[in-house]
Amino acid sequence: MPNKTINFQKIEKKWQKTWEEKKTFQVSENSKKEKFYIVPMFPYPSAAGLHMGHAIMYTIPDIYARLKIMQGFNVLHPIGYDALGLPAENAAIKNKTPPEEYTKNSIKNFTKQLKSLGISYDWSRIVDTSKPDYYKWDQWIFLKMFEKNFAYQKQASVNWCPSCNTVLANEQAQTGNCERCNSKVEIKTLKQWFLKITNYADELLEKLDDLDWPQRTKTMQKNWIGKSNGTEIIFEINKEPWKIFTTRPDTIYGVTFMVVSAQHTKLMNLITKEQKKPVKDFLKKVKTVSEKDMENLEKQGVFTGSYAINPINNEKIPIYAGNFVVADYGSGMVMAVPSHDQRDFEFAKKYKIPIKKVIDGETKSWSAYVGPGKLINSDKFNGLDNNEAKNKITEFLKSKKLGKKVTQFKLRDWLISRQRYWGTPIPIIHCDKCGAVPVPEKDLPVKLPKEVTFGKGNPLETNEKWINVKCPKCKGHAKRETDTMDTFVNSSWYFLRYADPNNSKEIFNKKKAEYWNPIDQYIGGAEHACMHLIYFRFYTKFLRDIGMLNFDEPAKKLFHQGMLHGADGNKMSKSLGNTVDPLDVIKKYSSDSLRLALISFASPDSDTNWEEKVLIGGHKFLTKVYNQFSEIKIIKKADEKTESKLNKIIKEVTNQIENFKYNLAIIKVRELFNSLPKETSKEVLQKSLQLLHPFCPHITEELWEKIKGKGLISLSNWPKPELSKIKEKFDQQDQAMDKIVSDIINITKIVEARGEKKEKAFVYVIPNELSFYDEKAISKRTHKEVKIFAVNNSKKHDPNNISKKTKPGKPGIYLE
Ligand code: ANZ
Ligand code: ZN
Repeated sequence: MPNKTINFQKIEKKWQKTWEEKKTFQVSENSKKEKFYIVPMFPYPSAAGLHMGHAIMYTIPDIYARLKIMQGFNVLHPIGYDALGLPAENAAIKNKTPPEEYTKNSIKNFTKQLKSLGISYDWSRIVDTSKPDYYKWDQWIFLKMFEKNFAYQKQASVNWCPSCNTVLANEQAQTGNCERCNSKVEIKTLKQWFLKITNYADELLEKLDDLDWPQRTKTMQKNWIGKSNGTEIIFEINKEPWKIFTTRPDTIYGVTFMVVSAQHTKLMNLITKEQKKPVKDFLKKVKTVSEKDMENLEKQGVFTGSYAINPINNEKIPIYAGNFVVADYGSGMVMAVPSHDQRDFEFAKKYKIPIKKVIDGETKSWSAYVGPGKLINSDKFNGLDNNEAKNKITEFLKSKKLGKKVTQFKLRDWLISRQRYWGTPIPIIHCDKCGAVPVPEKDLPVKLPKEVTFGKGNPLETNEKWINVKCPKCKGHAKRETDTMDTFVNSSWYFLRYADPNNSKEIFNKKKAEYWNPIDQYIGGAEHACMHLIYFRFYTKFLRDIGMLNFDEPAKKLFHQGMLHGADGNKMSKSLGNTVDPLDVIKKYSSDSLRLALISFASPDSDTNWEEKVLIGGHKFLTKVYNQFSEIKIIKKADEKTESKLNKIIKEVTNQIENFKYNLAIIKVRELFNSLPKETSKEVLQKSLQLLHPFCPHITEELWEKIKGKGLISLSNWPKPELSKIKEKFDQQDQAMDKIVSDIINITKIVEARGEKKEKAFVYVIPNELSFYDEKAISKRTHKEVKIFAVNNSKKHDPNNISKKTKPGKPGIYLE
């Protein structure tokens, strides 16, 4: 067989150029076709460029998009850059180039690399969040939020990294050390900007039910929002009312102490003179930890000197400051019931506080009883079932105006302030007279100044000229806000901007945004479950409520791609030496081979390891397909068997791509090409190429041209299965063939293990199965001379009388 070396790189360049010049994937909203909007989460452009994670992340949506285009949808498949953020700033400081320059170069490089993957983007819609004409609209949304009291400032204790000089999100400080630089995280109180995402807590929770998203992600969001129904009870402390949130009002007679959060803003009001010193000492040594870790933490506390009055029986209850109470959940203080709550139990044991049982139930001596039971030691509520008692006690307290039913959410308002440079400036001017004054809309964008000094805290504070401005209201002397926004702000609405990326008059044209949105298929990593994927839902709802959008949710369907690890099963990393560079693979093999490998390892939603032999196998397959097409003879009509197989596979593959079962689809497509006869119809060849096209767009475009297909295969019509052409009998034949081949190979192995050499195989089949078997094909696959006989053939060669044992579906085999 001639095996010409094929210049894949040349072919791929040719088609990438053609698609670009013909603007093949540019779309507009003026189309008669039904729209389909597919969005991959946009990348952070770093100087390191495209890595294998990106290659898989962007190939998966491309395959989907290409199917949808061919199915006749008006497909918008855009890309952009999430280009603001700390890494660019840190890299810029290190390399002494401004973040802007660093980002520009990274984007240029990244774009070139993405193009080499042959992805079907509408390149005319690039969104770059670091451009003032993008972040202007971040600021515009902020002003709308400010106007509606959705953006506000408050003192908050924050996780502070002294080395990065910035506030960290809880997620970035989970271990108590900074996620980036590993320095010990400190707690600091600062005036910070927040967005009122909690206004949507209920809707964010309820609408989850309508979303076709992975269940795991929905559950994570549900827990993140953390709706909890309970009772608010008023305790009197130093003659003042304190609201306490509890989900267990039934245990109120068992309260033996209270615990206020060590980070509570009003903690100092509770400390008596005598306790000042021990409390101070305690606060110095308590570790700063995120809420998630609180549960596993050793419970620690100190007596404040103050007491609370239990409203149900007027008992005097000591108040402790403790490290296991969250400052901004409920009221930041808990009524502790050591007999029925494990945390409280451990605390009481440690500090020798009395434990009073109020629910009847057996427990091991070393833990709290958390199960159901009847109330005891609870005065007039004794004997009640504890669940019933929850209501009864709440009602009783309500009648005395000392309590009521409430709902609490774990979800907090979104802290967006960052004391860094490379983010969207918050469009606020602080005036001594007028307070926080919004920058007038006509003055947007507030651009990042170029003249700043890096390395000494917030760079924006180093440009006096930029900071000192006139107050928009009183024209007096005022100062700009120097905080910038969390970059998750930028990614909360970029998918809307794709619909109208160059609009300089408004954030987007409402009609255009509503034409493309909501997203039909969103694709990205599961690690975004609780931040980005909640924030973009919040932004959508806010924009809806100010009349900009007519839908509730940004994305109907969500798919999380799996992670690709190195061949050794570890995360690909330079230090482990297990990285594979997609650009090297493209240079050495081809982009199509890389794409084929990426989807062949495993199902796109599962984690998998790189396998060189899969890449090589795929590359061989593509080489074979190319050569196959130069040899195949085109005839008018294909044989029935080929037609049957083709149509069956069209049906299967369509379904498998639609359900992200690419790994299964490609097995079928390869099977199809392997079974193509030497002579077949143009239609069969075209349809086969079409099935391969979403996976390997370049080579299929080239072969499509070779067999004189009309136009571009990229824009051709996806084949529909002709069900009448699917014949089960051919399937049976296929299976019979596969079986006989593997049987002959297995028997050969056994025989050869005994040191015998066999060149010929004789196969005996029952007469009506004779047509299932193809002597030549079996011969080729087993590398033997093969003869097939019907058992009733009197001329058969059968020295061992093996044909006697032949049964339907079970041919006899004799080797010689
Ligand atoms: C008394 C009690 C007795 C409680 C008992 C539990 C068991 P969820 O479901 O998470 O909402 N709590 C209230 N505010 C808190 C805060 N700021 N930080 C830490 N814990 C806080 O949990 C509500 C329960 O968590 C509340 O009910 C309260 O303890 C505690 F046998 O009150 B409970
Ligand atoms: Zn003023």
